[in-house]
Amino acid sequence: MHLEDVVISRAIIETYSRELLEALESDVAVVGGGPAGLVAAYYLARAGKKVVLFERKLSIGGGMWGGGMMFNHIVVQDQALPILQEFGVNCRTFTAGYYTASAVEAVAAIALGAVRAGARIFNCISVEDVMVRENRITGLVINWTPVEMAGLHVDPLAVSCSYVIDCTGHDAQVASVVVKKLGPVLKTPSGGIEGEKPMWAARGEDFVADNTGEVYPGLFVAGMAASAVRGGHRMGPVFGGMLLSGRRVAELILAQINP
Ligand code: 48H
Repeated sequence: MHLEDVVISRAIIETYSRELLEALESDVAVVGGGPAGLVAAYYLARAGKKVVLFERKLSIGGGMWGGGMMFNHIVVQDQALPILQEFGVNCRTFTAGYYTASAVEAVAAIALGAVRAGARIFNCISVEDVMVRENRITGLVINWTPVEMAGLHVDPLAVSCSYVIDCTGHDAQVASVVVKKLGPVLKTPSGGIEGEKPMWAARGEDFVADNTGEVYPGLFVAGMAASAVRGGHRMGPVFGGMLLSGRRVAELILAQINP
């Protein structure tokens, strides 16, 4: 078969442009494609919501690929095991209550689950700001990551959504920009970013599950961003809390949509 180079280009440009146009208005925009963001996108898309996920890097998966110190296995505890199993990830019992899984298999399976559920993932796009109307987050301001990396002065574009989930990990980038632009308006003790505490896996895992939620009208935090915003301990390479937080934030948003 004779392949036309320009037809290949047109196929990519037209398909991508159509999807980006469709992403201009969504029910939920997830910022960050680490484990928490991918799991949240999966459960929301599975419930029939229009979900877009913006990931700054070329690859999704966030901090999960590297397991602990690049030993690319993750540990999960009992409560989170059903989530990994729902994605078909092969989990092995290490000792009572501790299970291991390949970090590579886990990222690949969760990402595939999210995409097949209907979430649209845009990689290489960074969220740099939010849209606010009458004290509610109503959308995101996005730009190509290479623009940001090269320090080019290129103005961004805006997308609207009913809910934003900050799943940007340790830096809690969306919540941080809200505090920078609007002051200490978050539902936290100080109104600002409380900051992550030192390693304590047991405390950190409980905290992240309990503190996943809405921090400003229309803005939810999940995963490590929830720990950073609300002041929880870090937990190292146990990933159950991230998975449970992703599922929890989806449940909270669905409950707001259908009270
Ligand atoms: C678009 C962005 C932006 C932006 C960042 O770090 P992550 O893996 O986050 P979680 O919360 O899903 O998982 C945290 C886990 O990986 C971890 O770090 C743990 C458990 N640490 C414990 C410890 O003790 O250290 O993923 C966040 C994603 C990344 O892929 C970023 O590239 C992306 O968000 N991101 N995407 N716009 N402004 N900022």
